[in-house]
Amino acid sequence: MASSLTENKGQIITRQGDRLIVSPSSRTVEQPTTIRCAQRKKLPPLTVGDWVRWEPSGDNEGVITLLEKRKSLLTRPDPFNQRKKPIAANVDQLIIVTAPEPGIDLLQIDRILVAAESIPIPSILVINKLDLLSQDEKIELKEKLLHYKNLELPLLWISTKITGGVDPLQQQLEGKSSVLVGPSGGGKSSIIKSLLPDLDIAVGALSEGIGQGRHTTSVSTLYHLQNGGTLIDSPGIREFGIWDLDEETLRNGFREFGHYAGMCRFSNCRHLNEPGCAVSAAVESGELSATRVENYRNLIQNQ
Ligand SMILES: Nc1nc2c(ncn2[C@@H]2O[C@H](COP(=O)(O)OP(=O)(O)OP(=O)(O)O)[C@@H](O)[C@H]2O)c(=O)[nH]1
Ligand SMILES: [Mg+2]
Ligand SMILES: [Zn+2]
Repeated sequence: MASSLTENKGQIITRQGDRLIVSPSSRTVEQPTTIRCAQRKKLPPLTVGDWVRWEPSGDNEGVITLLEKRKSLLTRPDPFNQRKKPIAANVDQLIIVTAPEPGIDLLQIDRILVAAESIPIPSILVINKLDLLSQDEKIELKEKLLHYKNLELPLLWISTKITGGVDPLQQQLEGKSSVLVGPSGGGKSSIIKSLLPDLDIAVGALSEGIGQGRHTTSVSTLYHLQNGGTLIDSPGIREFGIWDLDEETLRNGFREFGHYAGMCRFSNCRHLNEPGCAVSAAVESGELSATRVENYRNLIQNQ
């Protein structure tokens, strides 16, 4: 086997230490379900969702020799390195998972939306743990999230603790490649568990450790869904990778500003507090969400 030079295709589904776990495209009875792979040094950092070619190097083992062109790439800052760290490749949509516990952070949501727009891929906003909300609390939260309606950002209310509670999300995932992102403890791994109840240890082990603010999931993992489509579970995020985006990308991330931007007195208006700013005027008249504009200014000034 080690002498075979046949190159195989496959998709990286997770990482174990310094090894990448590849799910081969052509699985046969003789071929194991996953291959533990090293990667050729000349290749860039690889990530979950990447399509690759690999060469067998031993039983269930191989070497990744080539990275197929990526359709999309989600990154985040690497605290140990000034470079961006890839966290998921080839996803069609981003599923932002947030919940009343540990709390819904609108600035964090806007940050993730900027990252999604910069890829660019569409997002869906999911409010999990619906079971924890009283009717009044739900109405109040709906009000707080009202401005996302104008952004054509689908809003789903789900619960992994209620029978059929994740159905609304399941429908949106069929046939697509999606990635779950959001704060630690929001319930990303629990969603995977609800969608794939028969899964073996992998998910159980991932989602057991509980505790707010603690990262339960430490590596991203790609799962194949029953009705077609794939879903990547990712570790919780505190900061999202927009730190190196230029102002223009940041502005483009607030797509509803586009309509007004051309109407500002200064063509290079940053929409902070310049005279004749059409974005500020649109906030005054209630056409633009004050929360969104405030979050935009916050992100511009704290880059
Ligand atoms: N009440 C309630 N609790 C939930 C729900 N979904 C998940 N939880 C709980 O929320 C906690 C965190 O869930 P996880 O699935 O580990 O969260 P996560 O987003 O994967 O967290 P990280 O891996 O750290 O990013 C666990 O105690 C879950 O049991 C829900 O719908 N309702
Ligand atoms: Mg998790
Ligand atoms: Zn302006």
